[in-house]
Amino acid sequence: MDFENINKLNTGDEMKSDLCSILGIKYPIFQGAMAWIADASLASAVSNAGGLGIIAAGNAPADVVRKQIRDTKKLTDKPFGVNIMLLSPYVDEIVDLVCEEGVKVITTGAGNPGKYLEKFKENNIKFIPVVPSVALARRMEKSGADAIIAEGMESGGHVGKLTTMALLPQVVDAVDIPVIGAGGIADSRGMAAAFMLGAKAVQIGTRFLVAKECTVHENYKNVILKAKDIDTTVTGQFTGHPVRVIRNRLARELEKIEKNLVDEEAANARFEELGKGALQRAVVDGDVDFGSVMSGQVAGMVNREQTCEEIIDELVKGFDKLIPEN
Ligand code: TUI
Repeated sequence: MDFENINKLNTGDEMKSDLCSILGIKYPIFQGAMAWIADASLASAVSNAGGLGIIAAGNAPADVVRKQIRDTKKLTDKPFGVNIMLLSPYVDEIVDLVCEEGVKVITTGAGNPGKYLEKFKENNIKFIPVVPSVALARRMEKSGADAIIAEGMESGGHVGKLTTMALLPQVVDAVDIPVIGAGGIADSRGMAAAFMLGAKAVQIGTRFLVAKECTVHENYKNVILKAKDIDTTVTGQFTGHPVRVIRNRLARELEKIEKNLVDEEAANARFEELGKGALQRAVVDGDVDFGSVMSGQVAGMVNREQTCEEIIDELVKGFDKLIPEN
């Protein structure tokens, strides 16, 4: 497979740079940054297999993330990234940390990273924000982003309002930097579709969640492996931070609160109470009833635990079959 050619095919514009060579990766496949889940083990395995592994800083303080970065450096000599979750109370220290540690690629999510951009540029970091809208994509390009991840609401975790099918081509049309498609992609068909919509790469989360190298609790993996197409739901629209999760007992409880919403303040307080530590409960303790089991809508087609190398190999070979002359 020659991804350089498909990049040219897609754009018809050789000025648009090849993302793989910019980032020094073999395949245009990013591993989604899943908070509490995407650690040194997963990120290094994806990078070693030719994709871009990404450590999720999530809500963790700098010392925890520093260890993950250092462990990843020991496990791979390939490029990897760190995702900064902008709702984290530790954002400022994580930004300092990634600069200190010489991390080459940063992605951000769950907010507008505008005020950190200059620092990333000063430190020669490739900066790739996740955006849920054309307006933010345009703003990020103007501020100097190197590429954009357009993430549709099929994805797991914190979601925007648009689907990948609608968002991705609109972002591609709006900016001149490479766009990575995310949300709802789990196999080579989804990957090929994203490329047809103008993406230069894809980001895949849920499928890597069940990878052998992923250290998430096995109960969590089993929920994803058994999930059907309609098993996810989005909770917390009214809080301004909607989150896609597997509909378990916690999610049903949250849905009930949302459905009977009268007192918004009280509902918010209850959401906070039930949601506190819920992701950790699912990921670390394996409480898949009252923990938050974040997952993309593709869980229904993620049915096998494979190594990251096997996953990437299958994606690449399948893509080659679908688009032979790329
Ligand atoms: O960030 C994600 N997905 C996440 S973060 C996360 S951790 C978490 N845990 C509990 C509650 C909330 C988060 C789990 N999953 N995806 C990237 C993403 N970014 N999706 C949507 C956005 C986004 C939304 C608004 C990006 C920018 C934005 O900007 C708003 C503004 O201020 O302009």
